[in-house]
Amino acid sequence: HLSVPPRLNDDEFNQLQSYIIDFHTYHLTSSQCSSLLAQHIHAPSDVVWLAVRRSDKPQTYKHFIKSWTVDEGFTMTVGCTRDINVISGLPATIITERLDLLHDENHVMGFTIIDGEHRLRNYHVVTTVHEIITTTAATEENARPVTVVLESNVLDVPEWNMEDDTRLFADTVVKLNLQKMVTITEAMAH
Ligand code: A9S
Repeated sequence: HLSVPPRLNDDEFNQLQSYIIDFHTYHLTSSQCSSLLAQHIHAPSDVVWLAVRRSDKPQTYKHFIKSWTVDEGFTMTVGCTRDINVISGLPATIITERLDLLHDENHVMGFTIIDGEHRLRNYHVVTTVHEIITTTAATEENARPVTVVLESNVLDVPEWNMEDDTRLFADTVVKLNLQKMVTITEAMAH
């Protein structure tokens, strides 16, 4: 029941399918929802990966963050946590995130929001970075490498809310963050 995420064509989907099965497929309970978003970036995948894993400076790559703190002697290893203060105007004040997954060779990272004052209960996200060959024009000569970031998440649907509202809110934040990632990494690459 895999469906092609928005913005990927069939050829790109075929190149990425095994990663989608391995890292972005969830078995949902009736009180959870999930989504998968894809973002093209015209920068080398190594540059994009370094930006994705820069957990020490999340406000550089993400919107809505006022400040953040990590424990003394912080190292980016599975199980580490960071606290993030959210800018005002959002239905959240502080969140605590825990790193769940980090594979530097495969460009896979995942974290879960484990605590805080916010509405995205049990938000779990996996981000993977891939270099693929894309054929934007009809001819093979136009085939060129492009980086694709896949970001999937799963979270609880609150009883007082609608699944669509929860999804729309989370997807909007993720899309804005992915666009910021494009701006920053494409500037770094040129
Ligand atoms: O940080 C991410 O990668 C993605 C999301 C959807 C984060 C959402 C958020 O951190 C805010 C941006 C603060 C919005 C949470 C958990 C709740 C919000 O209200």
